[in-house]
Amino acid sequence: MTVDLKNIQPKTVAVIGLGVSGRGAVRYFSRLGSRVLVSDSRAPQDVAADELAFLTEYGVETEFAGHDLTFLAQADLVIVSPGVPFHLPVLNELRGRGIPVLGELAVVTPLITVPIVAITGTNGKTTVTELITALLQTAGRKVFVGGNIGRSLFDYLVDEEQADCLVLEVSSFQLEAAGSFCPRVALLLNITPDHLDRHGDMAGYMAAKMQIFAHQKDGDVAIVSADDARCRQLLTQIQTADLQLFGHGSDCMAYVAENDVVHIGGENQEDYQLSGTRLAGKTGLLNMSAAILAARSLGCEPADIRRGLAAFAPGAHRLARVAEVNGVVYYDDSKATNTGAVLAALDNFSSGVILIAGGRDKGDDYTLLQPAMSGKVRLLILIGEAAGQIFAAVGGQVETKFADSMQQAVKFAAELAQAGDTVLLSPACASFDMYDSYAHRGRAFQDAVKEVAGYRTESVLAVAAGAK
Ligand code: UMA
Repeated sequence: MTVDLKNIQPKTVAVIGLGVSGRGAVRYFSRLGSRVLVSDSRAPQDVAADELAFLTEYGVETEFAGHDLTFLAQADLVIVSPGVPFHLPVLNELRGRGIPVLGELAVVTPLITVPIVAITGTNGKTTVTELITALLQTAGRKVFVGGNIGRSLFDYLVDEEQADCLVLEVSSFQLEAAGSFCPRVALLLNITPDHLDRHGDMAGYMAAKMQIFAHQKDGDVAIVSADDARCRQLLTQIQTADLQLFGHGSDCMAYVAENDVVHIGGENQEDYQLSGTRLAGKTGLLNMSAAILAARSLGCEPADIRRGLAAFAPGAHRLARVAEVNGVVYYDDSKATNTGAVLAALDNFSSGVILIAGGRDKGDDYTLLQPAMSGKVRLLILIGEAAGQIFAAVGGQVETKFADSMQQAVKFAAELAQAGDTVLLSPACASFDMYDSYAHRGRAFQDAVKEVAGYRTESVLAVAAGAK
């Protein structure tokens, strides 16, 4: 059974997973007049009252505590949420019966007529998504921002928003289920190990990421990091789109030159300066380079881009400077949930780092941290479920302490830090063993820092901008 995605009108649709994406799908297909089934692995008692009210409002038929083949096989289309493994045996059974199993990118994007910019990569996706959005808005464009960043794409259709452009952060989970998704501008920022528990190995993870380019056509643009070895290795797979590289190197269309980014794609060479922006160091320059290429390929003028860069404030918990206490600077990088993100954070410091890491393991290889820690990290403080694994991988290399809580970790750091040191929360792990989210973990860190500062406002120079 195939679906005409331009004229999609399933009689019965099954939505697997009642989260942000699933609720968007329920709203969309209910409006189309489809019969909607929802299947969620949670036990009925774990479904909140407002979710039950939502299901009643839309007249949805439900099953909880698992995904039953007979229930799902009533559908002529199955919509799968990003967090649901794409190759669950029941989904393979449904495919075997000819029932299409698709994610929201596959279903919604064929109906979109305005340009789509899609951003993927292991780290920096959210910042670059927000940065591109800011640049386009400064140039007067009306932008819908969605995807992995928190809004379902179905919302765009249901709420009848009329944007000039869609800017979508897309995860490997979403790309796996993206069908013939074809963004006008696609960005791949970097690839380091992440989500290996879901994709099995690096080859599986990289294959999912490359789906962002798989259906691009002549005239579409592929923006890729020239600095990242894995991205470079994949360049030959980009066949049709106009390939534009960013980073350090003579083959880059946007290249980093000390504290500037130089764009050589237009009629004249254009310079964009890091100073005067709130983007930090090497990471900021690379994010700027990628975003400038995207904005220029959508026709934004250099003057608008400069204004957009100057006004941009990066989100909370991404290498956010929290405070300086007795000459020690504290950074909240709670968003760093894999080793690649920690490596990028460490790249901004030369020595005297006290690193707080740990949390829930996602199958990462922590030995990758060793070279970057050497000579730079003088104390490692480990928290959470993965503390033992991280210690086994890198503990022998550096003095290590174990802490039972964030409060204790920050207290150890404050006791052992010397003026000039940096205390960096950059966990390399998910937060869910101790917190609801990385933001919750970041707030716990910030609270603990305020506590060690004794609430002496004169010693707290700057609380992270935008931190909630
Ligand atoms: N569920 C099942 N069966 C399963 C697994 C989960 O029924 O086998 C159910 C859960 O019980 C829950 C629902 O599915 O009720 C949750 O679905 P979901 O995990 O897909 O969550 P959503 O709320 O729909 O959010 C998803 C993305 N989540 C994931 O990729 C895990 C959100 O990205 C995204 O913002 C949202 O769609 C809108 O597009 C979050 C994320 O953590 C931020 N992404 C990962 C990351 O950034 O590392 C990829």
